[in-house]
Amino acid sequence: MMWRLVAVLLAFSGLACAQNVDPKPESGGCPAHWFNAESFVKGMGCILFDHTGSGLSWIDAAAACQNAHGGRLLKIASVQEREFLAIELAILEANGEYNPWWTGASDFAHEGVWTWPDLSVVGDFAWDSSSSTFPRNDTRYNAASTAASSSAGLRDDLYTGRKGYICQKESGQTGQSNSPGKRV
Ligand SMILES: [Ca+2]
Repeated sequence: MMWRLVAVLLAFSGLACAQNVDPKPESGGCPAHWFNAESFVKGMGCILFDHTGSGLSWIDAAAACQNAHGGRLLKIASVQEREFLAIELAILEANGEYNPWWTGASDFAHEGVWTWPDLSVVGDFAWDSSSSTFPRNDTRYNAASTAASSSAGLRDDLYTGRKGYICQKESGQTGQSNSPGKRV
């Protein structure tokens, strides 16, 4: 019930689905264009969904999060965060954003050992278990995307694939987004 209420609030607020919005002043500790997830799930901070053009490879997306946006690719730290993200992705899909999104999970350092950008280990709860077994732990698949169709569960994928991406930073952290892109 609580999450349904959150979804309704997000849908009507326009914060999660407005595209090419005008710059807004910082609110709730998040820069303009960033969504204040912290107000819904403590510790989740500020989130930016960016899907510019045909998308970016995982490596380019990681660089864009750091260099253009002053954050890093998303970490899904808990079941609660995954549930919240699933609602967000469903809203985006309802507004035409069907593509999967890069997260920060990768196993570049050690095949089969999945970690987030802060080097913490990816929890089992984060993986998509609905249609197949993920991660597939294949040397070809070294980065993980998420999507509404997997209820925000992770799927390991070709890192060269071009996708939208989700950046994250702590709320209250300063720093501007320098690339306008397409924010949702
Ligand atoms: Ca792999």
